[in-house]
Amino acid sequence: MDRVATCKRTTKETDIAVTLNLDGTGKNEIHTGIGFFDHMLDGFARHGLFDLKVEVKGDLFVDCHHTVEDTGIVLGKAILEAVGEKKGIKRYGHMLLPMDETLALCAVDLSGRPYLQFHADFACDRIGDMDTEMIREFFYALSYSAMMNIHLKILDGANSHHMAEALFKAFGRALDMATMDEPRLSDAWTTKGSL
Ligand SMILES: [Mn+2]
Repeated sequence: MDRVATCKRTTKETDIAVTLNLDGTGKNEIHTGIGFFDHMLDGFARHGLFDLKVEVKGDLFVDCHHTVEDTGIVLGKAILEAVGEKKGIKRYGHMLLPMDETLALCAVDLSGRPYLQFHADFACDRIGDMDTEMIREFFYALSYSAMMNIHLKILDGANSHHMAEALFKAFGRALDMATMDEPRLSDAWTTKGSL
């Protein structure tokens, strides 16, 4: 079965279309209007081996807030839809990702229960046209709309670009692991019967 989802969302603040294929190769077309955010989503897609299309028209004349947060909402929805009933998949995923001086940890659970734990102290308030405080907001929005548990932590780091990029790549790797087939299972991996 195809694990592909297309999700759209239009408000007065943003107009967003996301197509996600969990069984891709990392190829992506991403246009959010924020260069650094595009770079982050590219890292997520490439390292998760997800095919990803993201088209966003956001109110960047205000600031980057709505654009980044709402993209998290729509990408999360696409993840939730693409994983479907979560039968025969690993469910949990994790990654310890080094990037020069930075070491980022990500652990995820496709639990059906939204939760975000996020620890990263960025040295800069902005990277390019993206406010660093929006990185947490992105993952918070995504954790809710994907109904998944996400732990992200910078264990070591100094450069804000490295820290942000390591978080997005680690998330891609961890989500790839969580969505991988587990051929020994035909149902969802839980004692509850469903996730
Ligand atoms: Mn980079």
